Amino acid sequence: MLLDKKKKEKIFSEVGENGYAKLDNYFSNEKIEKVKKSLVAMLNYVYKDDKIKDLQKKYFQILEKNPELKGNFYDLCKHETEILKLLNDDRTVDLVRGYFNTEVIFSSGPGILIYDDRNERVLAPHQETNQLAKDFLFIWAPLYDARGDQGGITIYENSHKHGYWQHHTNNKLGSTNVISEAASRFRKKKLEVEAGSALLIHSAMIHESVHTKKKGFARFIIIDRLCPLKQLPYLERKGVPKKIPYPGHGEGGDKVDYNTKNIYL
Ligand SMILES: O=C(O)CCC(=O)C(=O)O
Ligand SMILES: [Fe+2]
Repeated sequence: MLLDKKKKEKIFSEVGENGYAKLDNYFSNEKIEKVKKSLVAMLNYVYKDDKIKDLQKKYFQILEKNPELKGNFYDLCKHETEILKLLNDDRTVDLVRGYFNTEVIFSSGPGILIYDDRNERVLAPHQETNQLAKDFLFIWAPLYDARGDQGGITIYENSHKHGYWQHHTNNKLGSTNVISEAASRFRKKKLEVEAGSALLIHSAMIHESVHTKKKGFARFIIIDRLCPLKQLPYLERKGVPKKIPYPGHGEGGDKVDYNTKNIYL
């Protein structure tokens, strides 16, 4: 069942005001368990050992036995239907429709994030870019409690009210991060979310990863960027890339400015 009008209005005003809304007890334990089961089955395909059925144990086994295929596993997660069912939940699509007042919503970047205690993939502060539309909401939903030493996600308070900043790739992962003048203007806040709850965050919100401090633990997050049929260069002009290039670098160089109409190359 879709959320009622009052609940939706509260979520819309939170997203507008704070840049995010927390959806408490959003996915049942049963649904979360189904996702974990699929992940275990996929990892068991990478390295067969039927004795291990726990996702945490299975994941660390793969790290030991066949880490080279971990990237391919990540890649296939965006096609796994139990994950997609949660990410494209009717209630969420309805929320994004309502927020942008648009009928059509695209699943622009579904997938999984895994942050284990080696903390090799933690992302520097960035805004959510390089998707089908300029402004959108992304859903961030942990499969295990993301709080305390199991992490969470850090946002930069109120940063969603100031448009899009130039991004660089000058960090060791080569991921995109906002220029330092941007992040330093705002106060950081760590958001903690329990398994089964989710965050809906505005794409312009500057955010970064939290380290996993707990030894022998990996934080699993499912994520999707839900884009409205609005400011979609690909359906407005021929010969432009499907996803809007990163602001300030990359394919479009400095010409790509998300804050003007000049996002078309
Ligand atoms: O969960 C996180 O640490 C943030 C992930 C993120 O920002 C992203 O994948 O774009
Ligand atoms: Fe992000």
